[in-house]
Amino acid sequence: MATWVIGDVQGCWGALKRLLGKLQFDPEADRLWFAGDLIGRGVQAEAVLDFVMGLGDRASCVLGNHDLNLLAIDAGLRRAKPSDRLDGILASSRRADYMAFLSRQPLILWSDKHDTLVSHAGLYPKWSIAKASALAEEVVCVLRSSRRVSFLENMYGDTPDIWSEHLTGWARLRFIANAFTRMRFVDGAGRLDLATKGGLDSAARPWRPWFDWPNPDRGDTRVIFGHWSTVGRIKKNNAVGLDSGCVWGGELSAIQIDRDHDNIVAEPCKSLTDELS
Ligand SMILES: [Mn+2]
Repeated sequence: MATWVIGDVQGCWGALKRLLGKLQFDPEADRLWFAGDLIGRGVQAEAVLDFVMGLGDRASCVLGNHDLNLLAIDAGLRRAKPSDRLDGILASSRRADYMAFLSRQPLILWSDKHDTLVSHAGLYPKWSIAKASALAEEVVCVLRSSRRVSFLENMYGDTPDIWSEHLTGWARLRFIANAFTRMRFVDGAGRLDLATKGGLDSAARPWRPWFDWPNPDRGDTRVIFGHWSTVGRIKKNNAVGLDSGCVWGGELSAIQIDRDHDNIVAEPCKSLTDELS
């Protein structure tokens, strides 16, 4: 049995199929973990969701910003941008099933055995694994409750930009959701820069990628994340970035976490128009 973590698929069903072939994925024995953004911009979003949902408990997925965006659009709180290519999902007879599936997904996945945490954007450097797990659960509980739409309505915004134990209400949940799904650059105090989206050198001091700050409470835990396609696939400070820009014609990447040695496999992606042909 193998457990693979797969980077941002973003509706690229053809690339996912080819990658699974390369991994010799056995749906009877293997497990798939997805690092979030299953959909968004790619041309075959329904096929990706149908496949992942069809795997049942053999697949797990953390929520990414695109997944949360779809939930907010479904709730009538935001308009879909044409570039998000979500029309098919929104017009589908399975729309309610897709939304029910997404709103049940967690913000983090954790393997004790492999000392590995997966979240879409990474691990905020001021949080231990236990703290991150507890805070992720706060958001997940609200997403699964009757307060879901209110949360989605209050989820957008770049403030507060720094964590405090004293945060309460929507501000607290907004920070937690931003840290797990949108974080890239952080300063030494723990402030998030949610505006800069370029590569590693696109932000000057005091900003650094979140994984470049020491986190004494993290121990040896490996953190696997997606979201940062302008950085691409990266391994640094026991963090593994898997968003190698599949939807931009880059690659779709996967790492097998139940192996002692590094085992990253990548599949080249086609342009969006070629993907459909
Ligand atoms: Mn993302």
